[in-house]
Amino acid sequence: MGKYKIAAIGGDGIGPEVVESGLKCLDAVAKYIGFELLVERFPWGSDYYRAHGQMMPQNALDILSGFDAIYFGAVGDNEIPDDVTLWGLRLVICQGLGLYANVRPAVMLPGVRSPLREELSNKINWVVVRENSEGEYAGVGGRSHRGFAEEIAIDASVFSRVGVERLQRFAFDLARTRSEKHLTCVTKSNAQRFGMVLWDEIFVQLAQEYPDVRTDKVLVDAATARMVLNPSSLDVIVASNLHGDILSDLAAALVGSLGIAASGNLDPSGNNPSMFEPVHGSAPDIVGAGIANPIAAIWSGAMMCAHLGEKAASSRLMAGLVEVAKANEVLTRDLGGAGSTEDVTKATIDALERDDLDLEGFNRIGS
Ligand code: GGG
Repeated sequence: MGKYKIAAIGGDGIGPEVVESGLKCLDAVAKYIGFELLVERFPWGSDYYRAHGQMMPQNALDILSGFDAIYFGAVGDNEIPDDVTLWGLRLVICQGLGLYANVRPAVMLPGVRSPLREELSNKINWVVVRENSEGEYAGVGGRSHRGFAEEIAIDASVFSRVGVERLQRFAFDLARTRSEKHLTCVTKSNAQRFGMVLWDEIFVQLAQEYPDVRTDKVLVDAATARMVLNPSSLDVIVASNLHGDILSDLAAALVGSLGIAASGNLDPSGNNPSMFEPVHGSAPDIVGAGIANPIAAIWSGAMMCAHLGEKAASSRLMAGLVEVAKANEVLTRDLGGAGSTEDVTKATIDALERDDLDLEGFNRIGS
């Protein structure tokens, strides 16, 4: 029987609520399939910061290195500045553990309504591959003359050949596994003449190694319009840290809600534990109300199972989510329903424990 050590970090706001929901579903599917998840919870985040002056302990990365995967909730607090919380937790983990590939699928679930017309939304089946270790989030820059009229602030984007190439290669490898085998490189290389041009050049070079993958390039502004107006013209999208973040939020909105957008922060070398988390943030406005949508966290748990090699568990979790979405009886407020976090959790567990569950339920819509 497989045994996996999971570090669970609920983090801030609704993070702990959706992580607990996801852990219940993961526990149920592990029992059903027959493997064990040894979960250790870490109380890191903004409350930890209030008590200790840092978002997580100094040796947090050493601690996390001993796990097979990290299951994360959200970061962000009403009192502590966002740059302090984000850099103190999520970004330190991603950069410190080399989780350079942020994979964010966007697929329409049956029963969920998109703001787009159905004939367009039905075509959405994308994966955004976001660079997760450098670029606009490199953390290079500074401020001087604080408070004076001549104050300046600089954020420098850093693009390295190593960083761009490894991420794009990951995206090509992913695109190759999908039925469309289509990879779109998104940049802003008309305005940003150095780093983004390097992105474009590396993309053209790598494309020669992947003759089976259809490629194209588009500027980020045009990409947003294309996602809305011509969704079927996209499959896998590879983009820088900032662009990937923005595009995947748009993708999430187009498939119905940020509450269903899942992600994996991967170290493709396997040397470090990868981290799985909903794309959404801490949503302080609904903390404790019991109405946070746990689908993104459960979906991220399914991605974690696949990453750990438990493919049957991953398919079962996803098939369970498809059933819950299709039934449209307990969906949460962000999806137009009146269900609670607990309702969705329970319905997902009931579905995934069914012996007659349609296991191809998700594969038919999302590959
Ligand atoms: N679960 C994702 C999360 O908590 N995100 C918070 C956030 O503000 N992220 C910004 C970013 O990663 O770019």
